[in-house]
Amino acid sequence: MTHPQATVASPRLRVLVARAAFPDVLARLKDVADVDDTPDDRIETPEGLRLRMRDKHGAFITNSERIDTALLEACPALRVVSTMTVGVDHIDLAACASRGVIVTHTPDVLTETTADLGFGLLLAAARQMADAERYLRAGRWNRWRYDLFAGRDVHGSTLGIIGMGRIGQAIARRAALGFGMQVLYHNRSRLPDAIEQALGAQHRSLDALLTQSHHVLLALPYTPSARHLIGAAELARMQPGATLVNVARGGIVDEIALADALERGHLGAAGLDVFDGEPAVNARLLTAPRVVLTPHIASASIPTRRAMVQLAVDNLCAVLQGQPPLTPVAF
Ligand code: 8YV
Repeated sequence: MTHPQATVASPRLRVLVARAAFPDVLARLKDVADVDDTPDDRIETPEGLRLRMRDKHGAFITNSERIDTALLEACPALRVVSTMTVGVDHIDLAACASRGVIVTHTPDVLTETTADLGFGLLLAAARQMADAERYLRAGRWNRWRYDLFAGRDVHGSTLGIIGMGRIGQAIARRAALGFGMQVLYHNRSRLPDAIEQALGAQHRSLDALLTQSHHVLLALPYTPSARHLIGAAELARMQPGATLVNVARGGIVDEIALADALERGHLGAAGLDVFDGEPAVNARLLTAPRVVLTPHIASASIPTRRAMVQLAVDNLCAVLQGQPPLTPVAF
């Protein structure tokens, strides 16, 4: 009698896809792992996330999923966290590093799309487009007036960019080359001379940037030291009538101080794509004058969002197949 050869199937890898994303782009994950996906796009509570992640080897997340020590301790098999974001403030990088969990993100593919929206918010805010549109829709436009929604010029003015990484530089190019603006910037490290010269960008201290710019735009990573970097004192240093644009993270700005500065009339306008505690938006900002608000859509074009998902999937597959990640987060 012959005995069938006993075979031991190698255990399948398991991946959590924590939010809904383009199903055709996510499909590749099924080649390398069993996928626990979230087609209804529900957002888990921390406890729900822990339950779904505890037996997983990899996770596809967005910035609605917080990766902290408590979660990591519950996930002993976890090898890789792949976030479909460039910002990584929702991830405890040190805790991941100490457990050997690789973190990947999606830089570069969203740079130009995010810069487009940042520049669009600058134009919309400085020229009061949102207030003007609401006024027209409300049927209040009954005659021309010399100062009706007369805002600030963008072309030829001075733009101060705080955070001169990829997105800051892409906005600087639009400002300098497209709108003839003078570009000032503040960054942890100065750019190489060649890049400064190509952009005509000049480095400034935070204080000098605030006092010398007609418009200030935030494009810096959200680290603990960046919390409320722009508070009442910094807003007071900005020029009367200046514009503030934020495409970074809401917590960088003290939103109450910002609402005060807009209501007092010191600040000319604000354009905000990000909010502290979003998707909740501080009620003061909802009623403040001359402010344009968008729901964190800076990277939201279809080609860019597809590219972000693709890169996040490629990173997951690479690590799970024992290859180096394409875009790891540098610790
Ligand atoms: C994301 C972003 O769309 O990449 C980032 O850091 O803020 C946006 O591009 C958003 O975080 C959703 O995950």
